[in-house]
Amino acid sequence: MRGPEVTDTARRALVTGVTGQDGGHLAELLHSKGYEVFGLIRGQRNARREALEREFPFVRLIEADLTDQTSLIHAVATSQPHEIYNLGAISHVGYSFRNPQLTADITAKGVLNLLEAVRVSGLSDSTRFYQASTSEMFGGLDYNRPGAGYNENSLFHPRSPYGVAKLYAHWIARNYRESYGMFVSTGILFNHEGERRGLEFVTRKITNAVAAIHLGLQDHLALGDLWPKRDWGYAGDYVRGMWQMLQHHEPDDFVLATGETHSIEEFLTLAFAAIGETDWKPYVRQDPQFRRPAEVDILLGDPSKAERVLGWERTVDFPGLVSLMVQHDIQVLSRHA
Ligand code: NAP
Ligand code: G4F
Repeated sequence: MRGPEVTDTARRALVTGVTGQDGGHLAELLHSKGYEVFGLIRGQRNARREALEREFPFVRLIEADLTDQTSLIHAVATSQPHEIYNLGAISHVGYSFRNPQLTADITAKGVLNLLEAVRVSGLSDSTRFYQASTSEMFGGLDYNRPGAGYNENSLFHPRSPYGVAKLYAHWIARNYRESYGMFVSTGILFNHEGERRGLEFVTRKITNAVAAIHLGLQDHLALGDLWPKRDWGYAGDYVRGMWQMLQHHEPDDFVLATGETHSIEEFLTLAFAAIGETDWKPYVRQDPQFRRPAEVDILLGDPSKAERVLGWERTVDFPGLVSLMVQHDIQVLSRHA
């Protein structure tokens, strides 16, 4: 299991989940800052490997899996990272209901495996660790929602196997900070989207379908419940926040959010308006297969701590986000139409 050799000249970062949405944005950001970027890639023939190598040729790939402790020890030993960003997870809430044990193994226990890999490698004093926590841990229940939005001190009440697994991950990360003095920061991130978002998530599913309808490639779109509300931001802004957390002088927990919440219906209105359609209803069918056994009704975050302490700010608002995603998908689908 030989991996790439490290050099001594640059800061080194190891990114798990580098093939995902945030992994792509983060790899780009770290590279622009002069980091040597190592990325974890799993599977014997990962379908995303080729695209990753084409788009981010500077990422040095290491084969490993969050469920395989030996491979993680190898990844840490090979990259000798100053910073680890643990983004790898089963991240789709609906999928986690259908695969709860796999979700626990990867999204929950995978974090423990990685923290232990750092500890047994003797790097716990020198490596800074970012854990990708989530607003799904709050659960969106009314009694648990302060008017100004969830912050770092709000109560947790996860509503899915994914949310429960992430809560374990969040607490084990904090526990390693408290028990071993490791520099472990958690980012409690609200939904963030963009042109790299997976097609299985509602925003990209909508913008991709809207682009296809605009180009005459598709005539309708099937969705689950349309009333849930989310605090949707742009992924590029959020990975900058992750990096800022690891540059801070001490480890801590930070919410990243926009402080606004919008329903899926509002997202549909803006997405269809971007192609000149004033009414989305004729194009949307509701399909119970996309409903979840328990729903998170509304998420609204309060990012004031990150803004005050880290100087974090967002650059893309809700209409700007919808517009950039629709325009991107029209461009991509036009090439193949
Ligand atoms: P994503 O696009 O779904 O990417 C998930 C990544 O995890 C993929 O690269 C995937 O690799 C990797 N992965 C899955 N199973 C793995 C395993 N067994 N070992 C190693 N890697 C594995 O997710 P994202 O939107 O970029 O989110 C990044 C992280 O932030 C996730 O932990 C997510 O739960 C969390 N988060 C996301 C949001 C959001 O709104 N995007 C909000 C809060 C928190 P493969 O390509 O091999 O499948
Ligand atoms: O886009 P979603 O699948 O995102 P969800 O469940 O909010 O989770 C995302 O954000 C979390 C942060 O809060 C992350 F931790 C997590 O990893 C992920 O990135 O669904 C958004 C809403 C839900 O209420 C869902 O029930 O859209 C609703 N929805 C309605 N129809 C649908 C669909 N969701 C999906 N994926 N597909 C549908 O057809």
